[in-house]
Amino acid sequence: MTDAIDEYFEVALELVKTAGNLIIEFRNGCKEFESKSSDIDLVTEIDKKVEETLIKGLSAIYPEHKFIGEESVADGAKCELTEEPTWIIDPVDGTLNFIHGYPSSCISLGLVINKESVAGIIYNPIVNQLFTAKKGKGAFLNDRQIHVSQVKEVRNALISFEAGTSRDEERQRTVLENFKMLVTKAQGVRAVGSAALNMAMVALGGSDAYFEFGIHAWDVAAGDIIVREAGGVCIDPAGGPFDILSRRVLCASSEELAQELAKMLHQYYPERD
Ligand code: LIP
Repeated sequence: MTDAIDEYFEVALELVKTAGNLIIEFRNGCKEFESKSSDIDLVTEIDKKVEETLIKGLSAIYPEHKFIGEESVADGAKCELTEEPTWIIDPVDGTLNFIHGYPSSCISLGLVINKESVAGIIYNPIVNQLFTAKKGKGAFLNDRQIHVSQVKEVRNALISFEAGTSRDEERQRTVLENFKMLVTKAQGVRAVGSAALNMAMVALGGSDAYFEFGIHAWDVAAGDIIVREAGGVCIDPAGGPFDILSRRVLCASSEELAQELAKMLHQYYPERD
């Protein structure tokens, strides 16, 4: 299986790099967009074209593989995860950034087999940052191996989180309560506007933890394996095991930090993917 994963990964990587050119063309912003589940959940033609490029390219070579793509699901496709090799795609993670020309958006592509992330690619073509990982082979930024930080306590941690793309009142209240709590308890807080890039920052050791309620499988499939291969952990924000379809994520540089943070967080349970 390892050899097969290597082969799938190389094919996917070439497609991701090609699709990245579509994003580069709009590095200064993409002013045409539509809204989806809320007035801040947005999609552009580029999101759709990137997803189409990846699905067409991969399914031409691997017709038996399955796909869960953000824009296909928005258009009515089923979000169904089986034991089969499944490519989980966020064509532009950080669409709001992409629209504004804020250079923190990326393609996030995860390969899940037997319901476990075994390979991940997070590519921000605008600043040429390519985060990759394959099961058992470490995590990389471009050609350099990366590792999570040594931070083990919330009081010493730089923690990222997001306000998200839903206007649900209970969820927004939870975001504000957690922000208020972390401003007093953590060393600092950050939000880069892309779930995948927040996870990549934990893998890089640039931040120490990231959590969010309301993300989808496509936001976290690649980040999960990249964080774990960099030596970090990915759990449910209440402290239990990570569930890719639960729409809840907490990743951190260590189990100690993850569990301390989980105990402090106000929880929110969105409807599952
Ligand atoms: C969004 C993320 C954002 C996060 C949202 C959503 P999209 O993805 O990038 O950081 O807060 O939950 O997942 O819509 O830009 O692909």
